[in-house]
Amino acid sequence: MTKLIVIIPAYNEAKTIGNVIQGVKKYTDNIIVIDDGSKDNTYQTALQSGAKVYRHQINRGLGGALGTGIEAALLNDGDIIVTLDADGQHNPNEIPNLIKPIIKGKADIVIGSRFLKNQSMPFFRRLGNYFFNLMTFIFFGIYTTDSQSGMRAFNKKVAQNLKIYTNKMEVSSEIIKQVRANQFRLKETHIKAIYTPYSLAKGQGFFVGLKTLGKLLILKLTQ
Ligand SMILES: Nc1nc2c(ncn2[C@@H]2O[C@H](COP(=O)(O)OP(=O)(O)OP(=O)(O)O)[C@@H](O)[C@H]2O)c(=O)[nH]1
Ligand SMILES: [Mg+2]
Repeated sequence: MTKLIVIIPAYNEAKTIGNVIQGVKKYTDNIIVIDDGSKDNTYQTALQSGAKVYRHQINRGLGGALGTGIEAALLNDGDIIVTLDADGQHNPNEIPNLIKPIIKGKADIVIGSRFLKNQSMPFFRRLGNYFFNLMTFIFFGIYTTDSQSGMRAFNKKVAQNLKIYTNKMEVSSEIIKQVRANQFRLKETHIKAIYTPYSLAKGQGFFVGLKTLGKLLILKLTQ
């Protein structure tokens, strides 16, 4: 039996994490939440909702949380690993479609892309995402329509070989960098982006973008 594990990095997402876990339960009971040093009730809520929860004592950022999550998924013997956000921006009902290319043996890693079909997205987010697609391509040589997507699926081989060195938002491009280095087979499937007032207020802005760009430049120059 193929074991599907869903990992959910979460930082101060007590309001939404319960719902996200409920949604994922339709597809697997193997749900791992990485509480990234939250100051709210993320940890308790995730536990009560039935997830296995790993907790960082300090806030490390998305890259740190994903690194812990992948390690945990391997320890828990996952065959297919899905990552999705805790803020409710991803629809768990898209998991089956996302993992299909992996189950069929056609891809090692699948990115859930918000840009394969037209859908509404605030203009500056669209622009920011396009910019990072371009930068990821220029730095690391792979063009994807959604380099910054938090919804992905990959197989055990990818989980075993991914080496995440970055701690923050630059991790999404770092993963794509490693797709090339390891020659993983990459595919994209369409996903919807759910923008609620909550996720928009919590989401990333211009300065995080600038910092992320700086980190990517360092990653490019140092490896
Ligand atoms: N902001 C932030 N998110 C974290 C951190 N650690 C883990 N996360 C989780 O990472 C996921 C993505 O975070 P978001 O801040 O929504 O970033 P994003 O979805 O890439 O950006 P937006 O499109 O602006 O929402 C969420 O599930 C967060 O809870 C952290 O240190 N900061
Ligand atoms: Mg978000």
